Amino acid sequence: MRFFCQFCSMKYAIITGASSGFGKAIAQDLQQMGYGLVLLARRFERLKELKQTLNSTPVLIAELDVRDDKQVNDIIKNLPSEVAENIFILINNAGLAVGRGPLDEGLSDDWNRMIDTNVKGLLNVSHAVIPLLKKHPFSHLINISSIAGKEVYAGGNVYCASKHAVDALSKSMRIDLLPYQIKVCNIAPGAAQTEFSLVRFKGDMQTAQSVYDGYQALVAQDIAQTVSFVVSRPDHVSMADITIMPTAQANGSLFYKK
Ligand code: NDP
Ligand code: 8X3
Repeated sequence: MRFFCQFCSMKYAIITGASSGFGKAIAQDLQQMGYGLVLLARRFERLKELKQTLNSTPVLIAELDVRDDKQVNDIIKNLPSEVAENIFILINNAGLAVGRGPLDEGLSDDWNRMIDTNVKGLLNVSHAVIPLLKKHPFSHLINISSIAGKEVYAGGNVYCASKHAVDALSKSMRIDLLPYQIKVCNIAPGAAQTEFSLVRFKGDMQTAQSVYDGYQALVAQDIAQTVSFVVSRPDHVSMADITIMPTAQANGSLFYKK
């Protein structure tokens, strides 16, 4: 007699920063495509709520601060073997901006949060997960960078530097992972209305909302659809670098506002 195991050959995606914005929307879309999910973020309650809405494939959730290298390694090492053996996608999405203004008026605590999360956190997670991706030619490592990783804008200094680092790491990873045929994609969104500005302006709702006044910003689903497109290309096609902006945005700082 032969048994059929529904989840034995399931492909899994690991998504950091899945509690909100892009990460949450990407989780929803990847599950629609049939992927099992490993969802990571600091706000565990949010992950629990999201998991309750995701019913069609297995979903693992874990509280994780990507800045904590030991925590990252513990979580990845303790994945059930059927999951660890079947990781086909890593989405390095966790990130944030904190503050916006001239460098000499900035706070070193804000700089540390951005650099430790956006750069070192992405390194911590990539270092732990790449050995799992290497088992699967044509698997995907997707870094969520930003238009701020392509150019700089007034007051963006350290956030822009951190996302330029992500852009550089995407290019470097593409070289490192070439022999394993792992596809590395750098996605660089422009302005998208999520909790991003609320975090950047430390809970100041009015300033956060003003970022999106007078034009239609991107929404999280736009980035999720981009990810779905990237991971559904044929084996021989690698979407290396995608800049996606609102139609009302021309570059890092020029907007057409009504
Ligand atoms: P949100 O603030 O809505 O989501 C950010 C996510 O990152 C949250 O799930 C948050 O989870 C997680 N996160 C932040 N710090 C950590 C940490 N130390 N450890 C683990 N998870 C963390 O913003 P977006 O969805 O917009 O942002 C997602 C990514 O997209 C970021 O890298 C951002 O820089 C980038 N981006 C955003 C743009 C925008 O305009 N919105 C445009 C271009 C790029 P939790 O707090 O629960 O840990
Ligand atoms: C987020 C978009 O323009 O605020 O990365 O840098 S922007």
